[in-house]
Amino acid sequence: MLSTITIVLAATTSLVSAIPTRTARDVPSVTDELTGVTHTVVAGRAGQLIFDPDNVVADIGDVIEWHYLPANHSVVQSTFDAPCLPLSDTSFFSGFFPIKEGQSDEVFQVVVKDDKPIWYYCAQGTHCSSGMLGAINQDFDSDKTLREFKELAKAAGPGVAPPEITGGERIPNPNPNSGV
Ligand SMILES: *[C@@H]1O[C@H](CO)[C@@H](O)[C@H](O)[C@H]1NC(C)=O
Ligand SMILES: [Cu+2]
Repeated sequence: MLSTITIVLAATTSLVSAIPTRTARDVPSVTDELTGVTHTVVAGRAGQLIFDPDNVVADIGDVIEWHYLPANHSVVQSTFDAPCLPLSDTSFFSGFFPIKEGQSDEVFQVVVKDDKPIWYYCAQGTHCSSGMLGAINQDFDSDKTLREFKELAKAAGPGVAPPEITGGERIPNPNPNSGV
């Protein structure tokens, strides 16, 4: 009887270890409460210097996930008033994504931590002053609109890239076959 139980236990143990565990990429490594909602933004749709969509409304705990098309784009968080300059040392920067065709193998994820507007741009060359900017949770009752943000950027110099990737997670594309 005892030996039968031992065998059953051993079989159960090996079965359990064969079940795949959740992979590390399932959630960004933040302690915030996540909603499970992901907003996909594509950088460089149709070879244009745009983010699509460039105006996202998200809840706290949602993930913004940027996908990159050719050629070599990035995202950097800025202030509204200085569109092509990094907000701070710790605000997000995705690094550059130099790719020739298709979409990048990696994406950049940022978790929305509060309900304040988030302004961002691409730091490549003059992409920022050319209109490659976006907003998350702009205040639609305010004068600080995405349109005005893009107007301000026209007068800005080349986009400034922070020294290192920060403020988000650069990870393998979770849905590589889904297209963008
Ligand atoms: C991508 O752009 C960055 C910033 O301009 C540059 O340093 C890097 O060399 C570029 N990569 C390629 C492969 O063009
Ligand atoms: Cu760009």
